[in-house]
Amino acid sequence: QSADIGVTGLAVMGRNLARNFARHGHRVALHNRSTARTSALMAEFGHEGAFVPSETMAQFVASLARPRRIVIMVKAGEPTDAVIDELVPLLEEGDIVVDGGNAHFLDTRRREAALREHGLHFVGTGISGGEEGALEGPSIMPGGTAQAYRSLGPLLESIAAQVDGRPCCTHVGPDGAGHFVKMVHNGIEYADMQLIAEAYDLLRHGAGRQPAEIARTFRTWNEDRLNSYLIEITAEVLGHTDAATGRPFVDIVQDRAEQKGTGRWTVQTALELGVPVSGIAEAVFARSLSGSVTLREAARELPGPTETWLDSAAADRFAGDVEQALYASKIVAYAQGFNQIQAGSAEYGWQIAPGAMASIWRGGCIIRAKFLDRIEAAYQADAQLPTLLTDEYFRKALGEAQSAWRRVVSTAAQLGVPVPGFATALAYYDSLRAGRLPAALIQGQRDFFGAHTYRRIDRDGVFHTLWAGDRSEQER
Ligand code: NBP
Repeated sequence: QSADIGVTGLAVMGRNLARNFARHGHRVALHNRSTARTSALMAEFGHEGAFVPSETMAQFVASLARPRRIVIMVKAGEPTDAVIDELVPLLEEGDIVVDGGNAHFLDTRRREAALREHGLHFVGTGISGGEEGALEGPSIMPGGTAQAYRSLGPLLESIAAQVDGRPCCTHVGPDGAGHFVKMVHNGIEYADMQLIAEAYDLLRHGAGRQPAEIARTFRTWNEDRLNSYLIEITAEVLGHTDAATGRPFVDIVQDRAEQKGTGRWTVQTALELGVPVSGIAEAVFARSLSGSVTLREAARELPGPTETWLDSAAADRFAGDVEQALYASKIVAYAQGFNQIQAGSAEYGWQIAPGAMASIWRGGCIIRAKFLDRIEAAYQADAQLPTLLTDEYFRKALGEAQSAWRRVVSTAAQLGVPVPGFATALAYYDSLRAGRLPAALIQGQRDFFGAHTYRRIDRDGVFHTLWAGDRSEQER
């Protein structure tokens, strides 16, 4: 009997996805470059469902029902191209090749175009949720053609996380759309983590609370509108004690955040598209700064404020303010990420439905959160919403939070606690609100030194002032 779906690349992610397919009643063909991984999977988990292991790629391809549906789950980059090159000569028109790795969306566009030439479907698919998600139900973001999705979608939807009876998987859009959305998802994840880390830092070094106490605060927050996987695990990490030293775990970990590069891709792409994702950018830079050991070492003795703690009554009020500031900043970070999705969609003609993205992030993935329901509702009410900030619910939430948000950012500045995420979110909010921005002055400066011209508020046309001459104005 032929297999319904095949998985090649059986490291942690591929193995767990294969098991997830099998647990949902699908017959799963298995392949890995080195056969040891395939045998290990069969030995350990072969009893979990119907698996068809193969040693060679040719046997693997032959074991699949047509049109073949093959998920590649290998290391992103060259290994993915190597596997595609090996697969393509063995496939037939209409077969579907899925790349579930963390590919750059431009690589996905290139691969999709190349496979289309062979009459094959290439489905670049974002998969979030890590190892556990792959097994228990990830959030799945597939790109590619609608035709490919008709064949593949039901299989993917069956293994995805389910929230309120709906799968966290939908057809995102053509070619690289799925990997693009996964990239922005990861960028938002960076921003969200940075904001939570700043909230912790303020409670620790502003309000003077201990990690175990802050863990309790986060647990309380997790019961309300901030309810999310990231807040939940933050409470766990903060509540954890290092067995070796008896100290809070967070105090024995080196304070240098690492990164694999998807946050950087998000910011690079946003720069190309001209979308201000300042929250994500600050989060990526904050990680880089934390790892700049020599720089930090050299600057350690720079003078700071004399006032460094709040008194206890002020500290209690402050904790409430931090919750508001965190919620408001988080809304801004997500609003920026969704604007990037809309900009990418417009640039590449993908027609991505932003509300549907919020819906498939409600379960399975790292940024799963209660408030994604609100984002979905906002785009359902108005698919063309220019920014989430102006949606009725979010506008009200920001209005209620803004005083506290301003107090938190100014208190942080007074106490010398760095809050790049909170501060940039507030600056973004105020910039969007502003009737006039100092960009007018920048246009003047540009015209002064480079004759770059400017537009007037009262007349159409492009103008230049003769700054070095009699300062008369010319129309260009
Ligand atoms: P790895 O990223 O560690 O890749 C290991 C797999 O790639 C093995 O099956 C290995 O085969 C295969 N491989 C390599 Br390396 N070079 C190859 C080549 N030239 N030809 C054929 N196969 C090759 O595995 P992973 O952590 O399971 O991740 C798989 C993909 O999923 C990656 O793109 C990753 O970015 C993505 N992803 C990971 C997570 C996560 O939480 N880990 C989450 C979401 C997405 P071998 O056994 O023969 O060496």
